[in-house]
Amino acid sequence: MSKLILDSSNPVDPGQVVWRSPSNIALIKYWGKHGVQLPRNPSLSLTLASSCTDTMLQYAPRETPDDGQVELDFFFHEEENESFRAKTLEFLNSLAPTMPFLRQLKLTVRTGNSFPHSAGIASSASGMSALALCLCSLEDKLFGTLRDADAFDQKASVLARLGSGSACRSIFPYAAVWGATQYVQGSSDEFAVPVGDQIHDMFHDFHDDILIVSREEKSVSSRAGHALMEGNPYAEPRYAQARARMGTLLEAMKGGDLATFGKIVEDEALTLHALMMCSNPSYTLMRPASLAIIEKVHQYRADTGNPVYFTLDAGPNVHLLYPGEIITDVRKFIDDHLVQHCEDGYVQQDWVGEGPEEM
Ligand code: 2P0
Repeated sequence: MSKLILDSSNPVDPGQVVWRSPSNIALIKYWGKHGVQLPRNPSLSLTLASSCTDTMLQYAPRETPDDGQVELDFFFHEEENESFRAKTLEFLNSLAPTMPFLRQLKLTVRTGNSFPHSAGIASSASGMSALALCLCSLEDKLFGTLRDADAFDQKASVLARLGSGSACRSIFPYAAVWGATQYVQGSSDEFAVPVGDQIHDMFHDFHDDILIVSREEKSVSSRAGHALMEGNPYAEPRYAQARARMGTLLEAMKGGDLATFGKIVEDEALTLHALMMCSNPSYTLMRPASLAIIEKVHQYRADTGNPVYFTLDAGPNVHLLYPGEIITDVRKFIDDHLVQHCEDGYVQQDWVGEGPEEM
């Protein structure tokens, strides 16, 4: 493998690469990590479509002497953003030992989300995956090392993981598994693999309407939440549960068994939040409105038999998962009974998508 160092006697022509990458919603949750962003258990997610980040990476020969840091300008929605710049710089600096060309260039990142900035939707998965894809496109443009599509995706997933664990799953269409598991051939703790072709077609036309209960920043970050798993008395049984569930959930998704799917998915969401509640120190991210929505979903299912299930991310917002064929009924249920629990009545409508696109 080449050393990924540019020939200093032959300056690169300035250029740019652009990617749009989506968020994803975990069905089996990643919660607990070790080493360099390695998961304690395998996770499985659906790739979303409308919650995306667009990222442009511009490059030109470096203007300042190499001071051991990547030379970076950063714009979020066209405005300079020092806190995002610092986070991105730390990430790029961490990659520079294996991608030394990053320090030979002047890089400018211009990025923005398709969803409202303050919607309370986590953007680390879409943001870090979009940046990772741009870095792979740049490497390939400069060195031709990632011509093979599978190699490209795998490296993009590794880089995304190093930026934010869950981001590594956003690289693939429909659904992805991150973490070594006996149930998915080729699975790894280092990168996610696609499983969209191993699940029933109904999951290719599946919706995730995100009920925004609160737009406030979380009181405990995911980074801190992962760290608290290290002292959690239920950590080991939890990891064993997730490992075993991977087999059951994949089987249910292959067969289109929505009842089993829903049971596991809802239990995963509540388990995630139960783990937070029994961390030391304990904390809660669900709000009263999150619980009110969950109870109404139970009641709606009992009344109608419609396969509508909830899941939660590491926050108070409730994701409603359901197949496309019942969209009219579900949207009416949301309008009539759930919107009242959402901050400013905001619902981010999303659905399962085909993964990132180069633009
Ligand atoms: C997941 N979450 O599987 C789990 C479930 C939230 C709930 O991964 O520290 O932002 O960047 O690796 O990926 C959120 O944590 O954490 C997360 P880092 P990340 O999607």
